[in-house]
Amino acid sequence: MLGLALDRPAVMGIVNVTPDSFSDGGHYLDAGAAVAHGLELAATGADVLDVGGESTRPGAQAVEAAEEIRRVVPVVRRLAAEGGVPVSVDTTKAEVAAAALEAGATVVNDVSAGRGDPDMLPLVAGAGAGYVAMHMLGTPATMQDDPRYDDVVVEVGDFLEQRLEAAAGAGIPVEHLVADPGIGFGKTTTHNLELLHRLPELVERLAPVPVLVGTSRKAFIGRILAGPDEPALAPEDREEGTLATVVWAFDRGAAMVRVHDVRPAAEAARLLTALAAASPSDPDPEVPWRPRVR
Ligand code: PMM
Repeated sequence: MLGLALDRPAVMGIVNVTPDSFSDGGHYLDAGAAVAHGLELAATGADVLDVGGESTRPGAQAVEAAEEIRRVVPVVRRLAAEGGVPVSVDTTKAEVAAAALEAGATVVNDVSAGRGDPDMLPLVAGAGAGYVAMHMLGTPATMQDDPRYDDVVVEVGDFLEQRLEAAAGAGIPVEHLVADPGIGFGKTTTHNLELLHRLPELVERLAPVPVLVGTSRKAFIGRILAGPDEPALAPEDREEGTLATVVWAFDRGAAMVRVHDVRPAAEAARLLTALAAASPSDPDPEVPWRPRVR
């Protein structure tokens, strides 16, 4: 992906400029606070900063493009200038993506995988930007209403293959693409666990396109940690659980994770890199990290 070699596990730090995101909504609605937060994430090891102005939490309502632009563009502009790492914009709207790319973002993170706006894929292709295509069943307003799959891993893989083909067909070079199974987007706890458990299948199927995994503070972690009879742990109490999923995902071939708390994930990535390099059976010690597919 643009500006990122992805030859070692990478960490995308989340900068939400929204009043209503599920775990940090309202914390960084002010541009100055969002920029300070993004700079801190870069300083603690983020390889890319993902700026979003529209909440995608279950049941969230859509935001007008003009409002989304008002939220994200000043933050993107400053982080692109001062952060020292690539900036992505988390949006489904081509108009917002265009404004963010103009302000210095180099990657578009699109949770609709190009289905939200017919102008998105051509825009990204024309701008020469990186593109993250994510799987979601339905829309944020409806996605958690009884999601069903025959085989979630196969169906998410089918969808991502189709959307990556559409992106390539629109002219986005394959080396600019990243695929994301969309943990929590139209999935039950069981679906999320199965996607993580069988991640190597997806990684193998989608190669050479790298896979990004976003588990950070998601509800399934709070539900598992609370147990069956208790209400889910609050988002701020899901960090240790998140770290377990980060290590799991990296070890099973994820090239990148998307997290709120960057430092633990970045440190885990460094330890995993050192552990992989120490393997006496590593066929190529020159390559510090290679996602392993079992
Ligand atoms: N999750 C959220 C938002 N954007 N983008 C990608 N590519 N993958 C994700 O898993 C993802 C995303 C929801 O989390 P947030 O509201 O805390 O950002």
